[in-house]
Order: sequence, then C-alpha cells, then structure tokens
Amino acid sequence: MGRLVIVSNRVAVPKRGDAPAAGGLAVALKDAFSNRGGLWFGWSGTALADPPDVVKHARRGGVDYAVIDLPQEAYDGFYAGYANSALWPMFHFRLGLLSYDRDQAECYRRVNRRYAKKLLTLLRPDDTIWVHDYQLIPLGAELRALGSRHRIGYFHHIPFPPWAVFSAMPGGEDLIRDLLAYDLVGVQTHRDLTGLMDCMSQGTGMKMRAGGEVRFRGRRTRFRAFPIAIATDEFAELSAHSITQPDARRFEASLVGRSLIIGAERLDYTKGLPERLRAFGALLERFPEHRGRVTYLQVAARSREDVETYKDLKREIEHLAGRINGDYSDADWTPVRYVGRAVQRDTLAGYYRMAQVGLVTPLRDGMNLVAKEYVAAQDPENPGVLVLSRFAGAAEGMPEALLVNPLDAVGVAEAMNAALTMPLDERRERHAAMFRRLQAHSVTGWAKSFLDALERPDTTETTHSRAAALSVFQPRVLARSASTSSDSSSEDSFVSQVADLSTARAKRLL
Ligand code: GDG
Repeated sequence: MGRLVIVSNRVAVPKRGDAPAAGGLAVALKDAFSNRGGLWFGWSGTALADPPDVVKHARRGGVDYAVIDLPQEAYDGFYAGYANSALWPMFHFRLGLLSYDRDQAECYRRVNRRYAKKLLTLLRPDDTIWVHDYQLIPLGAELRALGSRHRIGYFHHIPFPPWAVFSAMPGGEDLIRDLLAYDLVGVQTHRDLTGLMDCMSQGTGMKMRAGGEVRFRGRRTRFRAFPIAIATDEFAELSAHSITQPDARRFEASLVGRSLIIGAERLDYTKGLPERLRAFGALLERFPEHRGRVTYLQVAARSREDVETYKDLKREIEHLAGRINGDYSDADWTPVRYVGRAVQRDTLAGYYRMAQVGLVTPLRDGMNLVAKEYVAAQDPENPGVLVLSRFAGAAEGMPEALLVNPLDAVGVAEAMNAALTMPLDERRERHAAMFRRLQAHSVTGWAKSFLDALERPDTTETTHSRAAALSVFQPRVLARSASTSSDSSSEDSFVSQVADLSTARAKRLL
C-alpha cells in the first residue's frame, strides 16, 4: 500500500518533543498514518515579502511534514482575500459579506498551482492524496494538469449551498468543475450533498448518476457525505480529569452555586455570537427567575483579525456583552463572562463538563465539533443539555439536542430556559442517546471510511455514509416547537414528547 499524503492549507508541524496534537485532523489520521506512513503537505503559516523557494521538511511521530512559506502578496490575495473574504461567506450563505476581487481570485488559482508543482516533486506513484477544504478546491485539477494519475480525494469541511447561492460567485462554474478532477468528494451532511448535486446539475449541466457519481472526460468522481466525528472516549476522560484540576476548581468556586451556560468557538460571524448574546438577554428579560442564578461564559478565540468584518464583529460582541452586564449585573453577579482568547483544550473540556447548558448556535456550520465535545464531556449521571442550531451539520445526527433557529432570540431563550429546568431523567435519556451515537462513530472511523471509499471504491459502502443516509430531518420539527411555543410552562411537556420521538429514532439508528 502506498503512502497517505494529506494536503491542508495550514500545517502545524509539532515542535520536537511536544505531545501529539490533541485535536483535529492529527487525531483523525493517527491510525491511518501509523499503518502505512505518510506525508503532510501545506503552508507553514509564514508569509514573507520574498520567501526562499524551498520545501522545509520535518519528521515527527512517524509522519513526514513538508511545508512551504508564502509570499506576503500571495497570502493577502489567496488567504485573507479570496478564501476568507469571498469563498468563506459564500459557502456559509452570507452573500452580503461576499467581497470578490478578480485579482484575488487569480491569486487563489496561482497559489493552488504553486502547491501542486511543489507537491508533485514529493510524490511517489502509488501515493494516495487527500486534500482538505475550500482553500484548495482547484488543487486536484492543477495536479491533473501536471500529469498526476494518483488517487485523489477532497473533503469539504464547511457547508455546501445550492446553486441559487453559489451562482453569486463569479466563476463559480469553474470551481464546481474543478471537483471533477477528484476521484472522491466528501461533504459533511446530506444537506450539503443536496447542495452540491444542485450546483453540479445547474452550474455545469452534468447530472449525478444513481449512487452519487459523475463521469466526465473518462474519469468517475463519486460524491458522498462523511459526517466528521470526535475522539469521544478520550474527550470524556479529558473532561473528567480536568474538572479535578486547580483551574477548574477555581472557576467552579467563582460561580458560587450558579448555573453555567457555555459557548466556545473561534470569533467568526458564522457562529452567531451577537444573536446568541441577544438570546441570553431575552432569557434574562423574559424569565426573571434566572437573574442572579445563571452565568453565561463565552470563550471566543481570536481569528482572522486581518479581515475587516472580523474586527467589526469583535466590537459588536463586546458592546452587546457590556450592555447586558450594564442592564442586569449586581455588585456580586456578572451575567456574561467574556473571554476573548483561546483557553487550553483541557481547561475548556472541564468548563464544558461544569456547564448545565451548552449553547452552540451557529448561523451555518459544516459540522460543529463543539456540539459533539460538549456532549462527550458531560457526567452521564448528571448531564447538561445541548441547545443546538438546526443550521449546524451536527444537528443531522443529534436530534436529542434542543434544536433552535439562532435568528429567533426568544425561541433560543425558551430553549435555554427548558434546558435549565429540565428534569434529570430526561437529561440522562437525551444525553445517553447522543453519547452512544458519538461513541459508535469515531473520528478514526471517519478517516478510515473516507480512505476506504477512495481506495476501494467498488467494495465499500461506509458506516458513516449509511448513518448519514438514515438521518431524517427531525431538526425542522424541533425548531418549530422552540420558536412557536410562547408559553414557557408548556415547554417541558413538549420537550418530553420530542424526547420520546428522538429515543424511538435513536433506537432505529443504532
Ligand atoms: C471547521 C468547520 C467543522 C474552540 N475554542 C477553543 C478551542 N476550540 C476548539 C473546539 C473545536 C474546534 O476548536 C472548533 O471546531 P468547529 O468544528 O466547531 O469549528 P471550525 O473551526 O469552524 O471548523 C466546522 C470543522 O471544520 C471540522 O470539519 O466541524 O463546521 O467550520 O475542537 O473545541 N480549543 C481551545 N481553546 C479554545 O478557546 N484549545
């Protein structure tokens, strides 16, 4: 078997002697790499006015890393420009934020060509290549143009909108056609697969055959949903350990018995942070019994600070948090605690476990791993409740969460109230169903199912794609309830009905 070659935009080479990375792709690929050896290729994270034209190599934990620096102007046009100011908003349905510049679009192609040229010098004929995410959509086509006959797969981590949205992007047809250079294209959910199929047929005129494949110029490209997962048991252990540590103890003591609601993400407009703060304000306004009794901790790790929209967002969030605190604080109670930087992963795991409510309300999200981590982190005997946006990919596989429309502040406030007052039995039942499903679909299994489908196309029908296919669209039912129920006393009984529905469905799934 040939090597596995991973290509991702940003490659964080672990420092010598560091513990292996605790999250993300590194964990997902650990088994795949250890079975066959591998190479991880991408951008070093360094942009210089005139970088040396060399590939830097390092070997860590059995994996070879090969990274290149980017010229500053390429970084500006490709990364801050086209990828994050045009593709990112478009893929997240935010056409009003899409800022297109033809020079930047050309720069995106040039950088992909540069990656392809460098990568080709490192490849062996029997390597399998797995490309990750929207920064690198044309990479497969650029490799083919240079003569590559490798097996190449692409996984798209973020949402895939239908053509009505995608077509706003100048040159959108070319991006869709680029996908046909791959042997396998993976997306997170069935909703994304539907969007992609729509783009394929309306944007290029090509129809997907039964079984999700397109034939073009003698190549067969297959399209499948592979919902990404987490290392559930490891995360559960991490949170159980972390809660006993001094950091967590100190934080818990500072709550003086109040309930905790937690939100944690990169500071990004797709994550719905202003909307969430407004919903928390609505909770305090409409359910005064929670005033003085609940603390909302929002961790918002800085992200993409060189993009203007992100600076505006930061100001808006700080303003909203300040206003809620101004309106409701007492001398001994601050309702919103806002931490504007990343916290350590283990500390975060402990905070999740302490929180009675996990508030995960993106406006759009490919999957959202925080939702899964929050559930994994709970004490099964006394678990917290997940309030989850129906627009997160995670909602397709987590019908036992309280699913909400994040744009409906009152609906989200009602769901928070339902979560804060939910009886223990119901919390346990909901948590157990989600936890079992998380355990059954590990992140290692996710990587394996993608690679099996890529390398053994005619013999595999993956567990992940089967699970995704079984997923019915329960989210709509739940979202309707959370937003139409104005009588908070009826919320519990509604929630119980949903729990029954969900349990029946979960049994079918398992
Ligand atoms: C993209 C897609 C898709 C958050 N705050 C801190 C921190 N985090 C960690 C979380 C989680 C990760 O960052 C975020 O993952 P998400 O999935 O939520 O979101 P994106 O970064 O936007 O990822 C997304 C994902 O790719 C995978 O396919 O699910 O839809 O947008 O692990 O725990 N970690 C630490 N400190 C923090 O303050 N250490």
